[in-house]
Amino acid sequence: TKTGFIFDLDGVIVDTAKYHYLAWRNLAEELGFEFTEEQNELFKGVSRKRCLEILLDIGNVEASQEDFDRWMVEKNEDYLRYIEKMNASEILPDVTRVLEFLKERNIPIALGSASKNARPILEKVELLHYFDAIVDGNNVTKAKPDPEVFLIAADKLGASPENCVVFEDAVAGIEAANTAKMVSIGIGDDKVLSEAHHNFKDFTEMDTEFLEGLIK
Ligand code: B16
Ligand code: MG
Repeated sequence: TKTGFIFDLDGVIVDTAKYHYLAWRNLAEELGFEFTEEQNELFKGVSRKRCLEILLDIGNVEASQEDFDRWMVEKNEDYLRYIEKMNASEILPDVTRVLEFLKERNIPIALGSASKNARPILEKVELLHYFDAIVDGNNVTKAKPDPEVFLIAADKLGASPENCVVFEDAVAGIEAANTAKMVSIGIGDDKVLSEAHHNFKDFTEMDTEFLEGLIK
């Protein structure tokens, strides 16, 4: 049997959630209401389109299709300005150590992200070469918590879902991994990610012994 490892991007590899937040907050401000960091929690792992729907609900804003499409573009252009300057210093602690550990053992690695900007971000932080497959918002039709993104990733790695391990920071992502019958590992607050099979605050707490135990 072959084990496959699947990483979420935002909140697991890099902390882009803060840039998504700033871009959504700017749009909310332009539309005349406040968008808090707490409300931003609901946006984690959720597609751009769904995020805008939730944002407009929060602000009680009516939008024509034209408005909606324009704001989608505007938010993304703003977000792209924030991530333009990203570099390897923004990789979250010990992510590279775990990727190296897997590479040394020839374990296939995939990205499973809701973001349509995943590839340029991996390029900017110089991690693209670790990934054998990239499945992102451009490849999927159903957003997390639907397991589609992770099932496509497993398929691309040539690993069966039961032999895949998923690292996720979002409730919707843990649910997606569990539905796919994969081993789910929550990265972040264990109270929020209580459905995960294993929980870690971040990768610095994950030792070699634990990683070895995941490989079949
Ligand atoms: P984009 P992940 C998700 O990425 C983010 O968590 C979520 O906040 C964002 O709205 C979504 O990507 C779409 O991103 O606007 O760049 O296409 O956590 O699944 O890596
Ligand atoms: Mg995430």
